[in-house]
Amino acid sequence: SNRTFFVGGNFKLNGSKKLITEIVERLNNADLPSDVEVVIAPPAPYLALAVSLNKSKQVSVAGQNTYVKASGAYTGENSVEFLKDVGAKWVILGHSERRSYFHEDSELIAEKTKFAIDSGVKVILCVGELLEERKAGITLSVVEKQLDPVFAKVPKEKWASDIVVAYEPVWAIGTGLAATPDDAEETQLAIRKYIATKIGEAEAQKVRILYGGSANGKNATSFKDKKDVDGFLVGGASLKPEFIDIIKSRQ
Ligand code: G2H
Repeated sequence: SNRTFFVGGNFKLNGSKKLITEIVERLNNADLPSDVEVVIAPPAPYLALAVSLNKSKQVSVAGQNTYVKASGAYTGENSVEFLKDVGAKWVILGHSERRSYFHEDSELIAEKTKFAIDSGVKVILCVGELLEERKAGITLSVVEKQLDPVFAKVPKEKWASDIVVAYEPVWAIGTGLAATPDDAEETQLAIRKYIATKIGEAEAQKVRILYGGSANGKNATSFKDKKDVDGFLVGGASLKPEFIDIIKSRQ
């Protein structure tokens, strides 16, 4: 496809000055393919450190969450303006851990997505079904319902440039049991078709759709020929040297 291969690293609630420095220096020293886009998402207190250490032009930095206000009396929240101020370009929104542990619903996630994009920060938008939903055969309708409020708020012409969709089946997250490449492709093709019904086929063809859930240095290459898997959102393995193998998995 013409879509640039995209690898995101979601560090979640893991980090230290030492670990962030190690990870960014490993990226600096790796011979990264020029045709890959890498986005690392350290915890908020380490965003500025990651930006300042980064030397690779194909690497940028993301927050793991932002709020629907730029500033004010919202104790504990993160602002897209802070991301911009420290040089981060992206934010992860709608991760299943935010949806389940912090009770974020698709409406709020859509509001956050709109606010970030309107402020000039791009969004890695996570969607995905629970195990019982997959077993019940309702995967696609679950994902469609997660995306619908975003279609209602973000104009068609912004999707390809400002949103990367991460399909993360919840049963595959942190379990070591990644979806098979065939299962990921089947769902991601269906997601792209649904996106096309909302923003048109030509725009939908430009939207990157990532796979997330126990992606690692060993299984990444097995997704290589799946044409609707445009990259990965990586959790655990993004903290380790194998993150480089994932970034190089399309070579
Ligand atoms: C899914 C993924 C990154 P992991 O949450 O967002 O994490 O690769 O550890 O399953």
